[in-house]
Amino acid sequence: MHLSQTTSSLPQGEIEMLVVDNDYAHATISLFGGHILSFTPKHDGIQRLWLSKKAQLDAKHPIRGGIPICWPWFGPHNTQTNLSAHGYVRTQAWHVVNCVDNDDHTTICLKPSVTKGEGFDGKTQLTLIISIGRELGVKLVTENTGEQPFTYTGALHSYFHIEDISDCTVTGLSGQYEDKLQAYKRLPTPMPYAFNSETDRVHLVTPKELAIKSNGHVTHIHSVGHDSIVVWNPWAEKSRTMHDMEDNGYRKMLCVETSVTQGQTVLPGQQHVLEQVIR
Ligand code: TA6
Repeated sequence: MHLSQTTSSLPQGEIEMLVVDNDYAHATISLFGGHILSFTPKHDGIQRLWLSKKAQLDAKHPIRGGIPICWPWFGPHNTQTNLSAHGYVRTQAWHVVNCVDNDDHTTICLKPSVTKGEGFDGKTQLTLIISIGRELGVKLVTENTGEQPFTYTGALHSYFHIEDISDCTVTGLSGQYEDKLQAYKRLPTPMPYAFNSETDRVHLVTPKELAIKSNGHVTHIHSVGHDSIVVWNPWAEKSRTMHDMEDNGYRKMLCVETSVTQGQTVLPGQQHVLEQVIR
């Protein structure tokens, strides 16, 4: 099947963007952070990702929305409190390794300019493989090219677009979660899983399939290589303190993150793949 594909590189603010438009979907990707900003499959025309209207696209600050790549640590660094949350590749320049037009999707392979940084001394190759078709595939491949094992944490910190948080539920989670808002207290997963206040949870389970239901639409999330799922919504009060979030932005977004929060060891010559497929 032939794809009518245009993949172009456009500057927006200080950021170089890739725009992919094929028979199946439209997507934009920021080379700053290797960060997918939008994905709309053409069969239903529904945007799956949320991007803050106040996101800073200045190639300096992390971008609020889309799919930030958290690596080589998730959240605060475990020993060095001076280091930025969620690692350093979300604020790196990434480059395109290749871009291939396949039968039913476009594949784009990106790499960050630097994988070594303060707070992490693993010798690695990091590759992001993005597949844009009826569904969006995101694979983060961490390869150990050194002679020592290393352990990393990270996440595909996806911000999903929803119609209204008050009419939104998540299915597929069960068991216990750690509540980051209550000093990591372990609590049972709510059933049904709905939202009425700030939520910041690390679910210590590894479901392959999750769904977000909002106003009659369902977004499906397939995860591979994770040790947990993080669910986050800052709600009203916290949003007001965030300079890159509109006051009511929290109503339109929900983060469901395919994550490695407990630590993944990668042996020399081996690789670990963290993957999320969105449809
Ligand atoms: O994944 C949830 C979380 O770690 C929250 O604790 C919250 O602060 C969020 O990520 C956003 O982090 P950021 O550094 O992008 O502001």
